[in-house]
Amino acid sequence: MHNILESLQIRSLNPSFSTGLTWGTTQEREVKAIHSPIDGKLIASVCMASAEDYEQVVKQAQAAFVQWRNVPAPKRGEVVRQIGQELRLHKEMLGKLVTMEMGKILQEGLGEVQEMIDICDFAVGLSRQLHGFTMHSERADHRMYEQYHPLGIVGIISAFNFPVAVWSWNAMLAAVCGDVCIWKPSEKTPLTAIACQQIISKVLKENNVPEGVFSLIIGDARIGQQMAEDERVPLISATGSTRMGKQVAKAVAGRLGKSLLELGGNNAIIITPQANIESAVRATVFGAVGTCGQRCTTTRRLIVHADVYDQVKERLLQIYDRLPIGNPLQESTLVGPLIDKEAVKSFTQALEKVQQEGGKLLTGGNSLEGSAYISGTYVKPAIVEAENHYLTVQEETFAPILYLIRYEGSVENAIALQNGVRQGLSSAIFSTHLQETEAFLASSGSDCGIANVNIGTSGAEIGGAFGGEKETGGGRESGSDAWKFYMRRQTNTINYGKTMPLAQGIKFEI
Ligand code: UN1
Repeated sequence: MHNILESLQIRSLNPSFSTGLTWGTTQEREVKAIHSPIDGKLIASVCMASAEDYEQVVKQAQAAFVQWRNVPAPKRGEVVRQIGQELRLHKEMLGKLVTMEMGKILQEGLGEVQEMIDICDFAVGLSRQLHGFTMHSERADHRMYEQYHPLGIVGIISAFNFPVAVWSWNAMLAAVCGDVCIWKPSEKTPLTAIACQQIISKVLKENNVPEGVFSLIIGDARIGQQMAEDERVPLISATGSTRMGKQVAKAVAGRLGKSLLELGGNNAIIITPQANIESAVRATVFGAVGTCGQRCTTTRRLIVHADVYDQVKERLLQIYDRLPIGNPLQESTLVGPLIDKEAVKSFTQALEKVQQEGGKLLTGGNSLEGSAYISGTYVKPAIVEAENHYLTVQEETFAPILYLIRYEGSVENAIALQNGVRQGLSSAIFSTHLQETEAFLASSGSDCGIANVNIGTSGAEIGGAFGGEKETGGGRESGSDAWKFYMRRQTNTINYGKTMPLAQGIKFEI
């Protein structure tokens, strides 16, 4: 581990911010130690940025924007292409660092870096496709069209569970759009962020990218709040809890800025009697215990028809019984640790609460002890028979708890349960019956931002727009036309005639 950090030359720097090539630190340093959830050992310490640091970063970003917005978009895309190449070269190392700092299994750490590479490729293509519409004017000798211009500084607040991928979704789109970004990673996972910044700095240097196009600031909620309130930052893209999102949204709305929120999910899979049960179970297990239940898209509720309920339950219990839980760096492990002891506490508290409400714990729920689990952050994923209306089931607990919910009758009953929560991120149905799957996808079907058929709720590809409705915040990141939110749209009407007619046929003779 130390080798990785040393090879990135970050241990000696102890930075609290970077504006691209330059790293800085505060005068009065607040040092934060970062321990690995794998074994509780200290990995490295970082310095938390001060309000003055933030000011310096914003000023540099403002200056950079003035230059960067004039660089042709395909040239900006070329820089992003090279960033993608660097990430390819560092995939193993960065994936491993994600695992060490965050605790997800190595396959998922590597998968996360792959998402970064994929979004770079996507953004490169996009850099030649920042298209607007042309319209026909109602006036003779007039032309109308729209263009998309860069917006300015994009503040990116990312969460610990995807410590680098979510930044890249935002930053790479922002970069080709001509924006500059300031990234505040989760204070739980600053090392992977520092590593990324180091990796991309080589490309920035080689291409003379102005200092301040890609900035990083290591800080806690105070820096997030400062950024949210800052009118020099037209767009804040924040990923995290609904509680955090509401705070950010309020601050940004208070100054009429734009916010792109990707908040809590309470994702369900519906299994109908027409489902391929084996596929459904596989998807459920990956969705429920993958990343130890710490994805926004984690499967939290399983809504199963009474006819196949016992079969599904039995199969799940068999699999949960032999889940390999342990060191996420080991290839055989499928479930790593939770991020910290606080998360273990939320896990056990939610389980206590749901049982008080009438839920029946079928398996798991305990934290694991012994030499292999020395950090105290390993838990046995739980399955609980529950009802959708329980308060605990209505909440997102960021841990591997799967609520088994039985439904009877038609698929509409299952859809009503699936929609019957405040969150609206991801959803899925397993069925081979066209009428059921189409009912799920219809306007009266799933109310989520993501609705899948015969695949699970987690593990979305970067090509689609990612995000959800209701308390999930409404934002869309990553693929499709999510880029439009990172630009300002301008409608242009041009008169190439010799007279100046008014729209709507208005006569205004002077
Ligand atoms: C998140 O949990 O914040 O769809 C992002 C997925 C991943 C991204 C999750 N591609 O599960």
